Amino acid sequence: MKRDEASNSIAIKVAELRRRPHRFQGLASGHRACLGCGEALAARLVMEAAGPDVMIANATGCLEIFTTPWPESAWRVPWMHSLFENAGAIAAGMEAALKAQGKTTKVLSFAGDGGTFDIGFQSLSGMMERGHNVLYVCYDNEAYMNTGIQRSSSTPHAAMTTTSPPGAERMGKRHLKKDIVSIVAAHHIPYAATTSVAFPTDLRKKVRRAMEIEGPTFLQIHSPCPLGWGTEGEESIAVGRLAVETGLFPIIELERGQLTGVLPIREPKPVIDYLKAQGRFRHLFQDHYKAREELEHLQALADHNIATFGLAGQGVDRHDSSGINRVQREGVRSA
Ligand SMILES: Cc1ncc(C[n+]2csc(CCOP(=O)(O)OP(=O)(O)O)c2C)c(N)n1
Ligand code: SF4
Repeated sequence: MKRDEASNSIAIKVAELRRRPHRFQGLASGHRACLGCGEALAARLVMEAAGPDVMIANATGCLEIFTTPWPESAWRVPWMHSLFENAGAIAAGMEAALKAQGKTTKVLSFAGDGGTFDIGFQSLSGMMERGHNVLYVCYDNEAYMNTGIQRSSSTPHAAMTTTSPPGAERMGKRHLKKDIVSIVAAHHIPYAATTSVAFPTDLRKKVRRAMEIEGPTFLQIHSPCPLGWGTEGEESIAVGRLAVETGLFPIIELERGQLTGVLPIREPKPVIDYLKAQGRFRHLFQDHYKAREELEHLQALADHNIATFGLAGQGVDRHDSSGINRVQREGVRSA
């Protein structure tokens, strides 16, 4: 392409971008999240995709704390703080009240992994079983971050937290990460999916999909936390991508309990690429037989995910874990 033609085509693209309406920003900037917080970016993307006609029930946790330091709020939609344990129940009540008033505003429920996998699970389960029209979003940063990095049932096996320190007895967390999306899908809800803040196109697409469905829907968003994972703020997206590309965090969709979609991995990466990037796994890189055993164990878990969900991609797919990398504004993929 000649130089004049190239600059002409750029000018046309810029003019087109300017004509497009600004995306709705339901979560304003200026809140108090840490630098590079995956949860903050994930919530912003969810709000952009969900649009303005929503109400939120937000469980206690980092997202609630950093967005609403009294008397300020970063939310531009009706938003309610629930207890740690009852975001599902509060959302169910909001949905029932709106329905009684003949309103179609969609209710979203937000919680961290502690608020979802552990303490809020009962109210989430009840909300889904009763069939409320609620999109429940779990921002999964794999520990109770807001209160100082305690392990949750989402914390990966062998990760170090303040309540699963590595030592003579064990190499970090002894137990496995709970498979929450399968447990949720076992409620036979219309739609349950995993996604990652490192794959914004996939994330937005799944929010839009869930918004269109009448009934309970669930999204688990893998959300790196620099403070708890021992990474730099600017590494959040790269680390989040590695979780997916190694197979440790599979991106899947389940409809009425059946697996209906996966994000294929073009070239699975070794789990050590992901683990060595984070302080919470640094004890696995000492010269000790237990550390070597745990590395093998974690690789086996990733291989198991790849085999179970059929994640291994074939050839060069535009929509696999590498192709989806090339994202343009408005989620349009480049060729
Ligand atoms: C019943 C109850 N127990 C404990 C707490 C203290 N608490 C507040 S937030 C929090 C951790 C939240 O963890 P998570 O849900 O994973 O969200 P994150 O902060 O990691 O985003 C805890 C333990 C509480 N508010 N209520
Ligand atoms: S502690 Fe982690 S989840 Fe909480 S605001 Fe900081 S980066 Fe985000």
